[in-house]
Amino acid sequence: MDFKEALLTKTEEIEAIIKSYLPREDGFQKTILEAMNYSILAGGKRLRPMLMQETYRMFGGKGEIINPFMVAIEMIHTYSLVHDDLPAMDNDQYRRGKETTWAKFGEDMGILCGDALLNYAFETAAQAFSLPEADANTGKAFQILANKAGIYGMIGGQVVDVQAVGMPLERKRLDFIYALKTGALIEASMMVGAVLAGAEEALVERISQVALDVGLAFQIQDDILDVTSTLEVLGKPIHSDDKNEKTTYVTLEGLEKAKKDVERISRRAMESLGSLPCENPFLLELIEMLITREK
Ligand code: GRG
Repeated sequence: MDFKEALLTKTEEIEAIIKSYLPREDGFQKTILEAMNYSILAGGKRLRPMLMQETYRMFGGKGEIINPFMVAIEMIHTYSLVHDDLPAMDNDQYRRGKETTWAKFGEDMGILCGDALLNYAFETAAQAFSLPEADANTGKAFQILANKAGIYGMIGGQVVDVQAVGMPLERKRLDFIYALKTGALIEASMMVGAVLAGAEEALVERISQVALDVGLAFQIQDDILDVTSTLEVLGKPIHSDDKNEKTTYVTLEGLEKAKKDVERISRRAMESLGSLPCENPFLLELIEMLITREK
C-alpha cells in the first residue's frame, strides 16, 4: 500500500473511531448535540488523532486505550475552531468548506457548542480509566491533555494572539504564540501516544520537541496558505490574517523564507524522529507530507 492509500485508510479508521464516541442527538438539549456532531463531522484532516495513534504505534502500543484520547484531542481541536470562528474572535462564516457552527446554529449555540465539546472531550478521555489496560500512564496522559489545552498551552497562546491584533509583533512573541496556540495540541497528541505506549520519560521529552517543530512548521504553512491558496481549496476564507490585522510568520519573514523554513523545520523534526530507537516510516512520511500540504 502506498502512502496516499495508507493515509486514506487510516483517516477512515479514525473517522469510525470518532463516530463511535459521539453523543446521541436526543433529549431537550438536542440542539447542542446536533451542533457538536455537525462541527466534528464537518471534515478535517484528523491530523492530531493520527499523530497520536502513529506515535503510540511507534513505541509499540497495540491496545484500545488510545481510542478515547484520540477522540478527545479531536474534540478539543474542534472546540478551538468553533470558538475561534465566533464574531468576538475571527468572525468567520466558513470552515472546512461548510458554514461555521455559529453561522449555522447562532452565536449562543456556537459558544455553548465549544464549551460542550471541551467538556465532552474530558468525559471521553476519562472512559480510558475504566478499560482493563488502564495504569499510571493513563493518568499521566490525561494530565498532559489537560495541560496542553489550557492556560499553559493552547488557551494561553490564543490569549496572547488575540491581544496582539493590530499591534506590531516581535519574533519572540510570535514564536510563543505559535508554540502554544498551534504547537501545544500537536505536542499533546504525540506525547499522549508515547506515554500510553509506555515510552520512558527521556523519549517523551524528545517527542515533545519533535512535536513542537511539527506544530511550528504546520502553523507557518497555515500562514503561507492564507496568502497563496483559494477559498475552494482551503475550505475557509483566505487573507483572513490580513482582515484580522494579524502579524504572521509570512509578514515578518517574507513568503520565500517562510517556505524554506517550513521545509527546514519539518526536516529537523524528521531527523530527530528518525534517530529514536524505534521507528514508524508512515509517521515520517506524514510529517514530510505536511511540508507540501495544500489545505
Ligand atoms: C478559542 C481557546 C481557543 C483557541 C483557538 C487553535 C486556535 C486557537 C484557533 C484556530 C485557528 C488557527 C489558525 C489555529 C492554529 C492551528 C491550525 C492551523 C488549525 C487548523 O488545523 P487543521 O488544518 O484543521 O488541522 P482541520 O480542519 O483539518 O481539522
